[in-house]
Amino acid sequence: MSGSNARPAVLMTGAYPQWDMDALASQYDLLCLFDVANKDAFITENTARIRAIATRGDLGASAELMGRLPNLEIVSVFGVGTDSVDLPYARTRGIKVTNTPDVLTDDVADLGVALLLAAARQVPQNDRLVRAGTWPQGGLPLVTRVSGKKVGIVGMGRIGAAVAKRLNGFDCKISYFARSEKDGSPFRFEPDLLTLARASEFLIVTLSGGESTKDMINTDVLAALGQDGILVNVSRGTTVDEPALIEALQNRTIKGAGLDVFWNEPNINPAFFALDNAVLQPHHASGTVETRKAMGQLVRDNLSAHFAGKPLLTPVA
Ligand code: 8YV
Repeated sequence: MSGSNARPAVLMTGAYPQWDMDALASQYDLLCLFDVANKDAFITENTARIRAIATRGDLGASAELMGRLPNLEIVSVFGVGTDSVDLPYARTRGIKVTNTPDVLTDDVADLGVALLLAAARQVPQNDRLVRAGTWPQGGLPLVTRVSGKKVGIVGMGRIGAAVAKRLNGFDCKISYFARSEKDGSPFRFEPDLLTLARASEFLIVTLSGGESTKDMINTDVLAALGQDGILVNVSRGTTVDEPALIEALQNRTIKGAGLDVFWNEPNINPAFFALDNAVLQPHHASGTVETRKAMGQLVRDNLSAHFAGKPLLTPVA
């Protein structure tokens, strides 16, 4: 179908929840790249008619993919992170990019706190102990308190601020590292990450991904956090030097970790499976029904605004 009344063709790089797929399919010609075996041929066949990409935070859109689509107008990301979208390339082509900020902040912050509590209080380990029937033998391991502790938040954007607000309710003493001090933040700014790590009992990483934050949590930061310290990461796997983290967990030079993100997801380093001092999640911080519905709606609202010639709701600069 062609002409001005044609439904725009939208290339989907990865699946969304079924309700979003149905809603999108009612408005657009959905081209599900993730469903086809020969992706290369599929793109070649459809190249001219694709006007939008609907992607996810973890999948993004490469310059190579966008480069094959001469009529691409917009990339809509189901997620807040745009580190997997080649933004400089999109800019040179005038391709618009949108994401889903705000609607997922609370859930990601909730999981950050959940991972901290789970790692410190050893919730999964004790769950296993109860199920294994070894409770009657006693000798329960004593765990680490969270309330009132010194917490360092690495990255004080929307999600970092939401984590801080929650842990403030636990009477934690909160400091943060960021590019610059946040106006009006009630929390203590620490411009040096190593100093923050040294002064913190728990470090919670909420940075954006991308080159500028790559491996920011490195051997030195982990050493500064120390053997009683716990690291939580709900940002991107890339922000942590993962071999250094695995080594620190194996050698117990930090106490534990709560991790939602990894290098090479979903095929993560199997060394994690053997670490009983790490609580692992499948990059699912925004994975609640409520938030995923709001994210899907925002993706659709951005696409609708674009195709109606209206201002985008959440454009990425
Ligand atoms: C989602 C995310 O994992 O918002 C992000 O940047 O990484 C997540 O909320 C993802 O985009 C959904 O698959």
